[in-house]
Order: sequence, then structure tokens, then C-alpha cells
Amino acid sequence: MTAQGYVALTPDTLPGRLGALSILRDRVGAPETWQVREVGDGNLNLVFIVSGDAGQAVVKQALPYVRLVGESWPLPLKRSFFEYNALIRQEARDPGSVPAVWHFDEAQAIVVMEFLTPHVILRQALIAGRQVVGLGQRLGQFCARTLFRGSDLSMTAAARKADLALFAGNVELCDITENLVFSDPYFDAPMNRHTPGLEGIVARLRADLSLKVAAQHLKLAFTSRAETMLHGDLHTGSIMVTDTEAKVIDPEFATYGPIGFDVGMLIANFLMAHFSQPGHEAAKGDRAAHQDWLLSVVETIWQVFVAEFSHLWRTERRGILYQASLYEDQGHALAAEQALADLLGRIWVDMLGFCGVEMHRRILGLAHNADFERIEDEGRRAACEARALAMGRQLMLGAGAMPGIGMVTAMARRMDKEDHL
Ligand code: SR1
Ligand code: MG
Repeated sequence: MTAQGYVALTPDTLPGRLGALSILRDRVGAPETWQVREVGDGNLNLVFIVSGDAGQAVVKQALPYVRLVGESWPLPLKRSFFEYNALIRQEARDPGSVPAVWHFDEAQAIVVMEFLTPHVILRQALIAGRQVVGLGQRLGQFCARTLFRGSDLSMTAAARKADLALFAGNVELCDITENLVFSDPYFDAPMNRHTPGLEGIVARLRADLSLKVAAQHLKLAFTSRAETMLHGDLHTGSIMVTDTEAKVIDPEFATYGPIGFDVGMLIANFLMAHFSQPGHEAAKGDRAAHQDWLLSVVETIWQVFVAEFSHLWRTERRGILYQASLYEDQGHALAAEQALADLLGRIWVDMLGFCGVEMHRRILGLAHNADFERIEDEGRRAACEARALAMGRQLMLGAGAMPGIGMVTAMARRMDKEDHL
């Protein structure tokens, strides 16, 4: 037990400890009927599914350390507070995009949520070769709505500054991102690991001085450009899907940062899913059609993000930035369109850079993706990962010269046929 009385839940203790919560009694049933399973497979937390005679719920509890590593890496419980605060803001900014939050206990670092069923983690679906109708559309909308509505383009100055201060407290989770994403991949950091066979390309990347500079420019953007409330960890393991629906989960890394960050991370994970497919073909058959679909999702995410962000710009731009009083009200609507185009151009370049670092860190750092990890044959896995590493470098160094998302997907198609080992 900590000084504040925190105690980690177990399947055996959960009914006794949470059985008095009226929301759980209403939604799940009498505690005597509850069955509890711990199903957390992420890097940080406990996740319980509670089933009773009236329904089901998810109980997520932060541990005081990094689950992936163990008690040697302490991590504050307050990440649960940031997750809760991010979830309620995401629900307000893009209704229906996240699971309904039913209860929050700050001292115990517990969030009680709607159990999404028959949803599965998107990453597992992509590895299995499953497709989700409307996925790119939904994710592009989620990014545009949450990123626009969490910024000075939309919020009142007072509310936005209060949120900037609130999420500035998420120091330790930002520290994870700052080290694991932007620095560790580019030197032989203690927790790094990579697939045997990648040594040559890893050495070349770590000797690439322009790449190291680009990574630190991106880190500077992440640490200093507090443009909007980010999800902060928007990968395909943070999305749950059915064949026709997607919900975003796990925003405990939420912080204020550059608008392009979430979109870049998300697209990186679809590109990695694309590059991993040849590794799954031996066991699961031809994946060419699945690869085409994955790249179509990449294109749709970006196109819908641009369309929805532009729509919000034209209809909801009520914050302190680029005020209508300065443009439309002066008869200068065209200048507002020019400002929008300029801003989207900057977000595009940022997005590509963040996409590149995410592709590097998931192959070279501590936290890897199951898309590649599930490829049993190490030689095959290394060949897939090498292509993703090479593409990550191109995105980080060539972002300024990339004219559009079609060029990104064309590059992914071409590199998938090349040998980068
Ligand atoms: C030590 S935490 C490693 C990674 O897991 C989380 O999901 C984040 O992606 C983080 O970078
Ligand atoms: Mg997570």
C-alpha cells in the first residue's frame, strides 16, 4: 500500500473493493455474480474485464511501475488522471470516438469504462488480415476533431491555458516519449533491442548525422510546440475495432504538442503493418490485397484529416488564432484560406517527420510492434523491418520535398519490393 492508500487490484479482490459502486451494480449486476479476468497486454497497466448477470465493464488501473520492465522502473499513478481527463475531452470533441467513462478514482488510479464488444485491438485484426469498413474516414475525423478542438483555433484562451497547465503535469510519460521515440533509436541506448541481421542498417542509421539532427529537431517540436491536446500514443494498439466501427483508447500519454504528432504516429503504424505483411504470408497466404487496403487507409486518414480540419477551420474557428475578425469580417476570406493552406503544409511536414521516428523506434528501441514481432523467421522479419527503417529515414530527411500522401504510399509500395538489408 502507498502513503495514499493505493493497492493494486487482483481478480479476487476486485468484487469486494468495487462492489459498492452503483454504476457497476447497474451496468454489470450484483457483485456476487461477477467474474473477473485480467487481460492487460499493454506495456503499462492492469486491465480487468468484469462480467456479471447484467453486463460487462472494463476496470483499468495504473501500476506504480512500467509493467513491461518491472518494479525497477517506477512510474507515477497520476497517468490515470491524465487518461481520464483526455478521455472526457475526446468524447466532448468527437462524440462516440472513445469508450464511455463510468467512474474515476484518482487515489486508486482506476478508470471504469464501457466494455467494447465485439471489438478487438486493431493491431491484432491487421495481423490477422482483417479489414474495417470506414476505418481511415473515422480515424481522420478523430484526429481532425480532437486536434482542432483542443487548440487555440477553437478553445477560449483561458480554457486552453488551463488545459495546457493541467497536461503539463504528465512529465514522466512525456519523458518516456522524449527518450524512447526521439533519442534512444539513434544510439546504442541500454534498453534498445533489434532483430539479428539488422546490424548493418542500424549502424548506417546511427552514423547518419543528418538523421540525428532531424530527430532532435522533431524532439524540439514535441517538447516546445504546445499546439493542441494530443492523444500522445496513437498507434494501432490504441484502437479497438469491429468490422465497421473504431474506438480510440488509452490516451494516458496525453499532453500538449504539435498537431502533426498523432497523425504521424498513426500513419507510421499503418505503414509498419504494410511492411510486415510479407512476413505473415508464409503462414497466412497472399497479403497483396491487404497491403493495398492498408495503404488506402493511410491515404484516407490524411485526406479526411485535411478535409475535416478545413471544415472546422471554416465553421468553428472561434479561438484566439487567425480570428475571423481579422480575415472574413474584413472581406479577406481568401487570406484565411491562404493561412489554412500554409498551416496544413506545416502540419504535413511535421507529420511525416513524426511518422519516420515512430517507424524507427518500434524496430530499434524498447517497445516493439507485434506486427513485426509475430514474424517467427528472424531473417524474414529483418528484411521487412529494414524496409520500414529505410522508409522512416526518407520521411524524416525528405519531408520538405514530399508533395502529397500519394507519394508516401507509392514510396511504401516501391520500398516493399526492395532489399534494404
Ligand atoms: C515504457 S512504455 C513503452 C511504450 O509503451 C507505450 O504504449 C508507449 O508507446 C511507450 O512509448
Ligand atoms: Mg497504451
